[in-house]
Amino acid sequence: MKKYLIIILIVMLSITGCASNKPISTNPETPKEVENIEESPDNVAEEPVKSEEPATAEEPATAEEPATTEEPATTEEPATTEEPAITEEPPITEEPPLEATEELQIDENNILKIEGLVENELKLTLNELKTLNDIIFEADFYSLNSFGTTGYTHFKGVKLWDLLEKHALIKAEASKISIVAQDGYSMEFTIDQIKMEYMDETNPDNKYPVIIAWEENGEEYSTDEGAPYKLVVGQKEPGDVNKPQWVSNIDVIIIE
Ligand SMILES: Nc1nc2c(c(=O)[nH]1)N[C@H]1C(S)=C(S)[C@@H](COP(=O)(O)O)O[C@H]1N2
Ligand SMILES: [Mo]
Repeated sequence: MKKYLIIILIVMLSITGCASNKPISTNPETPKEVENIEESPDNVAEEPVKSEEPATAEEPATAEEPATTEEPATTEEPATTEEPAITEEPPITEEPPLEATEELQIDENNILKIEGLVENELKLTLNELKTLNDIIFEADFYSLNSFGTTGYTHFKGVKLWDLLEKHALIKAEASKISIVAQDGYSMEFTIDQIKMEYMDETNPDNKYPVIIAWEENGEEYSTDEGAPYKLVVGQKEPGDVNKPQWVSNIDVIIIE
């Protein structure tokens, strides 16, 4: 009987021993929790990728770039590293509108504006300007820069005074003409300074009107580089530093 009792006791102990092991068997649950943590970022990682799919439907090439850059980063802080990737998406979807505005800007670049004290405020395209045959002028203009650099440049364009007088119908009370470039650079002239004829210290007998040029050394300006118009002014007298007056990428001519 004692043997049976001992056997029963051993059996009982082994059973309770197993029962006491059960709490230990909860250890697998903690790894499970770790797995859940690992899984949830994976799920998070998948979501942005899915959200990118509609945007990348138009441009498959961009879909590969964010995916490859995100994957190595997801080891420790997947959530934070992916958030910037999500913010990168809007630029992709914004690309078409940006292209649209660029096209609008190129059209704007073709327009020469004359505003202020004139009867006819003008918005001329380059093609319209080219039709004004009676006021077109072309010649080699001599330039002297502030550091003594000199040179000749062949320009073709329209005489500015004739454009103001015949086409914009400048008002009698006007006294100041500002040539304003797209980069903010500007030059101011009196009426007389635009009306008068200029010279060239190397060809003192030559006379040059102030012109708005669209062509330089036989090539038209590209609208990719801004408005295709440059103010060109000769020398008032020998030694006159005239190059800084050559305002490029003219945005508007303001008459005051
Ligand atoms: N729009 C614009 N035009 C400009 C300038 C400028 O900064 N912006 N600089 C002027 C000056 S100071 C000089 S000397 C000449 C230089 O012309 P270049 O760049 O063809 O040498 O452009 C003139 N026209
Ligand atoms: Mo200059």
